[in-house]
Amino acid sequence: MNASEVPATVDAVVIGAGVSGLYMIYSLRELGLSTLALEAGTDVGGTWFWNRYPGARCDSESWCYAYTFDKSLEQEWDWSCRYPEQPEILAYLNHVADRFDLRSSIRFQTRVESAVLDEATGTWTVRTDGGDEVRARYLVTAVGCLSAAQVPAVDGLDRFTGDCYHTGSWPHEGVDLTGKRVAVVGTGSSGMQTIPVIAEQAAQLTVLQRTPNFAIPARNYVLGERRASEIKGSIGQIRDFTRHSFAGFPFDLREGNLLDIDPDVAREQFEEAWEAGGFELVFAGYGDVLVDEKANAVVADFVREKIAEVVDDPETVARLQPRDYPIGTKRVVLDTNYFETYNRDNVELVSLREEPLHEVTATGIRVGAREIEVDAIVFATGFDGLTGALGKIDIKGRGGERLKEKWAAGPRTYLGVASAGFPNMFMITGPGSPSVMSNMPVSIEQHVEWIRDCIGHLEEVGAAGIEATRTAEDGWVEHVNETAAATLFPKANSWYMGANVPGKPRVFMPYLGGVGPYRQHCAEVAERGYEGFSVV
Ligand code: NA7
Repeated sequence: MNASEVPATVDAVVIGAGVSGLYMIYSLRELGLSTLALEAGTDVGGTWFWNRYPGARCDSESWCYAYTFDKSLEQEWDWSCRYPEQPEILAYLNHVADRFDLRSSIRFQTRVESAVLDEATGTWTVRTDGGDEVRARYLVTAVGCLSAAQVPAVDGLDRFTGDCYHTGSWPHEGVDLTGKRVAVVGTGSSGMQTIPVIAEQAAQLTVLQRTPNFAIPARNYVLGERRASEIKGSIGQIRDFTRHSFAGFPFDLREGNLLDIDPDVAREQFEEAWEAGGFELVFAGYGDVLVDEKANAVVADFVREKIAEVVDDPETVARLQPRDYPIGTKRVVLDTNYFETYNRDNVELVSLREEPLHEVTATGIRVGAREIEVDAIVFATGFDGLTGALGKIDIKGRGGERLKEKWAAGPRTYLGVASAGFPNMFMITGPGSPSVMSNMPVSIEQHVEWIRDCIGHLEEVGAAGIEATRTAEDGWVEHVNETAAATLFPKANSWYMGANVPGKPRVFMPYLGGVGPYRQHCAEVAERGYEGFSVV
């Protein structure tokens, strides 16, 4: 069952029914508030509903990529492996929606077009693409950080007579690429996951790479009964650790600096981390790796060496070795047979730096001086991250100010959760929060719980509303910028910087202060009577 009608008034509207939206619905209901969630998809899941491309999988350990708010839920769900595939995560989210009867608060196939503040009443009027309107005291955006797909404006794309896909909106009925000539554009997380799988199906695969990416082996494994029960036995400790860690993972940075370590010892540690697989090589490395170029180069050299060990053809090795940004400053990918794939006879790597992409023709792609004939093009070209999905909604706050216009030179938030001039509007994993720099569910739970407690407080004291002050917001934006500037992150043309979207301002959007310290800071803000907010 789902919410079949849009009521005229509810206490709270949640936009989106992915990992964030589902927990927000649950939490608002806990407060006894009437809640309506509006979801564009036909079912729950958000990212995991849309990203169904072959090889789609999570780069966080399954047992940490899960809700922790309900202890029996933690115990009853059995993950099959270390890094679960998309269908398994979607099944989990469906299980959560069923178990807590969340669908009854969700209206599916409903896209929010606008949300307008009525200053006189302090309420939000939310309008959908079906023409329905609902008023609510509280508006919570749970729209996802990577949900506005980016397809590059390549000349001639409309002339192409073959099939065209974007990894982030993959057809639900599946796609059979068996025996086809396929081009994949993009070698970020999605590209690196899908390329090895498509290579096994396609007759010929051409990978069009703009920037080579660093990847570390995932070394996925099936969780046997023993390992699964060990994890369940220590889930409480794991949960506490991730919440207070730097990036929401079950491991943390090492003490000390890499450049102070004996190079042989460091090498041994890298080899161990490489063999173990996962993010530990970078995110459980030494603190100086992400702030000092010399330390960073040591790790980057190690990964470049590993690429050279795996790939047979020296020219392909040279194309695959990232050289123009520090490791870790673009999202490091966990791969399964990615580099090995280039040893296959049916796979060709094209560097768009050597052979620029000119246009798509009716039957292929013209790069450099040649045309490559293909039956299908897969765009693994990413998303308008962090602000893209919010920007698609016409959000108007105090004095009719549009959020999009307010953010024209870069997003401005207080704690990544609120923006001055937009009272009673809360963002889950908004820009200025550590969300995308972390294991998402850990950040999502923290945000949802903070918002729940804040709304609970407003209800308890009978306040009409809450709004971030401009002073607090200015201070936070400055702090976010300064924190990023002290690291190597701004050196990469990443989607964290808005660099993948033509015309988007180059501003480092996520907060790099760490999940644990951020949690602590948000808690202190609340303890000090919602410092930096005006509660009226
Ligand atoms: P990403 O990580 O943004 O990767 C997109 C890829 O597409 C990347 O290799 C881009 O190269 C490439 N790209 C983007 N635009 C173009 C154009 N116009 N021409 C050629 N190549 C292009 O998106 P993903 O979906 O892989 O992953 C998104 C996040 O999901 C990821 O960070 C994880 O958090 C999970 P570029 O590097 O920009 O030169």
